[in-house]
Amino acid sequence: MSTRLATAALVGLLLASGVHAEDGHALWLRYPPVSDVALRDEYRAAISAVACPGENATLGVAREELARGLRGLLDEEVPLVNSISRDGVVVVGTPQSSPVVAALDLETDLRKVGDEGFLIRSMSVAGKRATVIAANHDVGVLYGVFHFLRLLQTHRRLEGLSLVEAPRVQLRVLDHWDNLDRTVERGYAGFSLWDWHKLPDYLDPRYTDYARANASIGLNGTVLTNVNANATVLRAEYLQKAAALADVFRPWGIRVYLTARFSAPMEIGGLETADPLAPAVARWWKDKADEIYRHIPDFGGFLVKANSEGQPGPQDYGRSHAEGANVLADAVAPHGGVVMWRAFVYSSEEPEDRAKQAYSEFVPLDGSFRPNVLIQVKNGPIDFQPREPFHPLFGAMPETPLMMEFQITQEYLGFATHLAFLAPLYEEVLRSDTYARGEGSLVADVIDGSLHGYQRTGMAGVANTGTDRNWCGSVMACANWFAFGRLAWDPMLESPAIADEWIRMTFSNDPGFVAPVKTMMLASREAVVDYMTPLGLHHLMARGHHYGPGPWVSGGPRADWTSVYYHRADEEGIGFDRTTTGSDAVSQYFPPVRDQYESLETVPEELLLWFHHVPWDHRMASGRTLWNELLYRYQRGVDRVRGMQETWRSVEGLIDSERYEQVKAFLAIQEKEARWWRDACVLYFQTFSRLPIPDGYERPERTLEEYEAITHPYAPGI
Ligand code: BDP
Repeated sequence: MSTRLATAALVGLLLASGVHAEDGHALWLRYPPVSDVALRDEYRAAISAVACPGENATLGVAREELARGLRGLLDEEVPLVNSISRDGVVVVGTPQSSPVVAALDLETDLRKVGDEGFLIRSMSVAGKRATVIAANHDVGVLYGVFHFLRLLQTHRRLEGLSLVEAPRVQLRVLDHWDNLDRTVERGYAGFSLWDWHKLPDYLDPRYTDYARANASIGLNGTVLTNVNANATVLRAEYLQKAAALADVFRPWGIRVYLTARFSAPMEIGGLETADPLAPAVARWWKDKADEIYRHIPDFGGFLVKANSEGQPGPQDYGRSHAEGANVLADAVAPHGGVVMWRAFVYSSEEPEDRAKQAYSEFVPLDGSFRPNVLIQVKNGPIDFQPREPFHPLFGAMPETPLMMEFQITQEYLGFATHLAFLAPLYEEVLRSDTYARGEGSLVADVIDGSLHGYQRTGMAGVANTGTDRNWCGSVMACANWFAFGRLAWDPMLESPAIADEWIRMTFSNDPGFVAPVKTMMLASREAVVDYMTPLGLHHLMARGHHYGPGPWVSGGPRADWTSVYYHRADEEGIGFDRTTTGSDAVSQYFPPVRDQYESLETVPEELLLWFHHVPWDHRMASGRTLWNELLYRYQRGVDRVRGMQETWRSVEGLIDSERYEQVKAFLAIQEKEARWWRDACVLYFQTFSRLPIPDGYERPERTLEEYEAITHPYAPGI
């Protein structure tokens, strides 16, 4: 065979097998031809045409998406039709946009789907077999189209479809910690997607790709700017830029929000105070809100970090968080906007256990916020650690809507190079039982509003996106963006199901690939917990950039920014005593959770050192002493990463080599850094326990002094 023929044959083979060059940019929206030919033929028979009339932007993108998806998956053009004169038409629309949908008897089901939901049903239309994707509003149609395509992407059968879907949470938003200079706080995927300098005149096509990806998983909002806010974004010229982004996002059902710097009335408004009770300040926020809505008629509202980590806030004037939030809420209320006010606060003077401060601050304010305020609460009481108990505020503010804040970017879970699939973390929190109203009062029930009858509900994820070609700094990290979106839509989805969808849509439906990779992903977060912070340890990372271990971190401006404050290791033992005889953080939980955490007998081992200071020779369930258990877990974490490497090697050749090689290389980094974490922590804690590393464990490669001397002046994300 000539070289040219051989190359042509190879290319043909590659195309036929669906294996082609990939850089991850297409995310989970690749739409390759369905590889199972029999199934593809079945799909072709079931889908002969699309009937999706209607002339507005959202219906336009829904129609285009459906055509694009079907063209790819079915590997043929599917015609658009106006009438149902054959079998296999996909009928798409609302009763307003589609006369066919209007003529069908769908009222009962459409009543269930609300403003953003949809139904998908196999049914007979005008005597022909059809699939109907119907909704009350255009955005529901768009979500229905993405759902339908997902069924095909994951190779589901199409007969007898009868789905009724509606999001259980209203505000499903990404929080971008993006600065106006395009750096991203805790971002590990390059620079900010928002090119403020070229906006509003140049609209990077990526803005559309971004909105499309978000819409595909049901997200409907984006906070463009960092919680450590810059008042400049509220200036007129920046509002024009934000408005240009909002225009791009609107067809995809995505609203824009901005962070509001509390001192903005002084910084850009020329006032002498930002006191929320000063009439001039209230006036300023009202005028500013009116101005914003002139630029962005469907502006979502403000996200605010106040009196936290040096940010200005109402307490600077002796006012409460409620008085601060309400002045902003009043400004946006006439336009239908909301204020997402963060509960991530801890005082600079307070000697109180930091884990307790948000609860102490906010519970007394329950009921004093305006109806358009949501309090945004991090999943745990400290700060996005690999494992934390759920935040005690969940369930404790029945009169005030609380929204969830998860972190998608892996600030504390190895940045972009560590594989840590976070759906199990999110799921663990959402399914935790607060017992606020007796057994079965799940965090998910607080978040979706059902427990306390909240009128407003929300879930925010701190984004991991950036200018990297693959969006998230790593192909695998995009699974966390996907998982967040799916859980914001339905907080009771299960991690295995989410992983299954993502793997099939992102890589392959080959069972030989899906099964092992799913197992690997589902165990990955627990591996990170093991090699970083086992048994309830937390906040052991290096100072400032948070990259790598730093259990020795002490001193500096404040105790609760050190590691020693949290692990409290001494010659007797290790752990933070948060029992009733310690900091009493346990009492912020409802019984019986409080009692479970209080007792050394009943506290889950995963949270042991979060709540207790435990002697080194304490007997664990395994029969090991605490010291030996700690070593066992650190070693297990490293071994688990090695297991992940083995799994990944076993799937070589089943996907494109580009993405395969990236994941392989990143797993090697993860293995190296898992050893680094293990060795640094074990050697450091050994200076307190003075106990030997038993036989059978790997010896640390370097000395403690060497680990302590490691610096990373240019670690990303700060
Ligand atoms: C911490 C981050 C810091 C954020 C802060 C926050 O290290 O960069 O500003 O959370 O959520 O985890 O406000």
